[in-house]
Amino acid sequence: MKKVFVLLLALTAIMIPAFAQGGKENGPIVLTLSEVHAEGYPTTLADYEFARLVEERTEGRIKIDVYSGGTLYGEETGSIEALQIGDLAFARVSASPVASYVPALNVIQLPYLYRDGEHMWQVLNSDIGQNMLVEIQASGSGLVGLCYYDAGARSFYTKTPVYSVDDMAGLKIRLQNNAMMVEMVQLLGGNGVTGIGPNDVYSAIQQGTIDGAENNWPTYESMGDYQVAPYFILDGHTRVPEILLASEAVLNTLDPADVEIIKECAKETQAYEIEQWALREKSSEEKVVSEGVTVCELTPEALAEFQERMAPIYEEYGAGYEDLIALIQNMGL
Ligand code: BDP
Repeated sequence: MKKVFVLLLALTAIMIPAFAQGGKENGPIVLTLSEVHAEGYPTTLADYEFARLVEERTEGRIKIDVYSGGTLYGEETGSIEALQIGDLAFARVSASPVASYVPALNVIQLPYLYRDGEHMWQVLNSDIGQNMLVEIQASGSGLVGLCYYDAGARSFYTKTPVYSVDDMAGLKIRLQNNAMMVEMVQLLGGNGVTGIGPNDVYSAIQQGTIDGAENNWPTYESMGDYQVAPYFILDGHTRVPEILLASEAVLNTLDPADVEIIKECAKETQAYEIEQWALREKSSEEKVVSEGVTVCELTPEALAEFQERMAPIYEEYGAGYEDLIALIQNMGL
């Protein structure tokens, strides 16, 4: 009997400090973040950095579990809808599918809008970009835009060489779930295909469901798509920023002071991701080129034709935003 008592006493002594350390008797609040990219990809690294900062600054009250590789949601549309109903706390997604829920976002990803990455960051860091982030929540989408990440420029990649708009004729090109992007490909004479998650593009090309897709160097490399669509067409049609999204419903369940910490931590990871991005963009390009990818460079005339074909998109998706688009185009000139 005495022995049992001593044992109980010892156990209590071990357990009390364990509770005290966690702060709360119930342990930390565990929130989930969904990411389509693999471990080591720049956005995935930024997700972990975000999780690390939040845990540190909330003194362990909030813990974020990152699920990479699309294991939770293979298509970003699925994760966006889960955020809206509060089934998921965070998702790192591309701005492209978010535009289906917040149409204003199409303005910052119009084809051939930016001169280069620096131009895009000027816009995103200005009131224009920051107001767009605010608009995500203000539009009543149920989503909260926390920060932007870099995703470079997107170009087409195909099974056959493309040096002109004519070469795009009839090609079935996989796109993100965004109607504007589908129209972009139709205007070039191809057929836009949606509903295929980025991790499934490789097999869709291999099986012949599609003839190609479009993305940046790191995704092209990381998903292995270069092995089945070895022509990379340097047209750089869009610069679509990544967005770290939160669920408004989930944030509403947290202490407002912790929500502020979450927002602050997200903003801080932007610079980190941009650094990681620059490194990976270069190494991915080098890797695929060394493995035999053909880079199809367009002549200025050929590129001009790709750009000219986009006029109807500017009319349709730019309607009501003419001044904003002009401001974006002139920024930094
Ligand atoms: C990549 C983005 C990722 C998108 C993917 C796609 O980082 O968020 O899901 O493109 O094309 O560049 O679906």
